[in-house]
Amino acid sequence: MSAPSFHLSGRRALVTGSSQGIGFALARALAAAGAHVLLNGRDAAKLDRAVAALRADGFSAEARCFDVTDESAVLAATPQLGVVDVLVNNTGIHRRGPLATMSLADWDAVLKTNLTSAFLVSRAVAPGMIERGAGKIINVCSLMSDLARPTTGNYAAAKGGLKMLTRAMCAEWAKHNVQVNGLAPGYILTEMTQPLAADPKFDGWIKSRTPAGRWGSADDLTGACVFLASPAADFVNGQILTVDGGLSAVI
Ligand code: GCO
Repeated sequence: MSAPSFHLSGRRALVTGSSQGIGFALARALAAAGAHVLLNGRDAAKLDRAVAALRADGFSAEARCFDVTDESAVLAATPQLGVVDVLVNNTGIHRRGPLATMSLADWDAVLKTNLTSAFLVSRAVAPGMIERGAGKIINVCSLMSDLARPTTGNYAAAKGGLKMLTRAMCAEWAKHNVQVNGLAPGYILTEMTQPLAADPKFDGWIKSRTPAGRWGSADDLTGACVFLASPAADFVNGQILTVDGGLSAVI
């Protein structure tokens, strides 16, 4: 009976939207576990700075600059990806607003970035995983894959869809030894949630609504990501691992 392995040495991991924030923290954790990481984003300068920061810490990293929401850009970038053993579909945006007055542009932008991008990039890398008979896909879902609040209808719909896309990928690709799981952050302090944390009322609500009594940090997500990317999770498939300080477990 061998001990479970959380090591990723020899693996190549692509993390979308990883020049900053949660994506960068996840990429850094995968690199620290031994993976060669491909950082992705649309801003080449930001990506280069992020790669340099990982390399400065002795990690193995490269930049892959392309727009994951653009089908032709994904198709054009695919040959340059090389082998992708681990894919983290992290790219995401928020465009908060009431549904009754939400523009189609705000609806489309969130669905395209948070959901369709995961389809496009997974469709690009899955054939290689299937051919090699191994692969890991981690879709960064959300607490809002299951719970909503006013002004987040587009985001919740996208993240709810991403939860079901995770299960659909499992249904089709598990037989090829591809594990597809979701990582669902709760309220994590990032650029995207900064406006909420700056509001004393909302900040107080999160701290009282969350059993842990605090906002999460991107670092709180890294262990779950490394686990799902590692051999230790080879029999975990179609699951959503929620990291939210207990918020979704209580009323
Ligand atoms: C909000 C928050 C949430 C969180 C999400 C993280 O507007 O309520 O931004 O959408 O960001 O739950 O997964």
